[in-house]
Amino acid sequence: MQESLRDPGDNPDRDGLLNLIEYALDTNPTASTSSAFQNSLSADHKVQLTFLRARSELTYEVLASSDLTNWTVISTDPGAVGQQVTVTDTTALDTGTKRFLRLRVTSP
Ligand SMILES: [Ca+2]
Ligand SMILES: [Ca+2]
Repeated sequence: MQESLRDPGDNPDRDGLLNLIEYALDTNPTASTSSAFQNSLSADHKVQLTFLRARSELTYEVLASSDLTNWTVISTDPGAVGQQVTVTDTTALDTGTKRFLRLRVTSP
């Protein structure tokens, strides 16, 4: 990898995942990654996000929003390190309600 593209905030493979996220999910930072997250819907109509919690030293937070502006942390460090973890939204999808989940990873 080029020296200039090694920072955690870089994205040399242009797949939408920054190097920090690629590291956090154990995906390849130099190859486009399409399957880093899986989205699904629970039986009671709540959005679910599944990902690999690959690193013990990072903090994983899942945030939820209805408007992409106001975000609420709904889960911090879910599951166990080295496992595929699934986080379920706190609010069900009702008619006219949109819900968005995203992952935030921070290093100490
Ligand atoms: Ca990337
Ligand atoms: Ca990648």
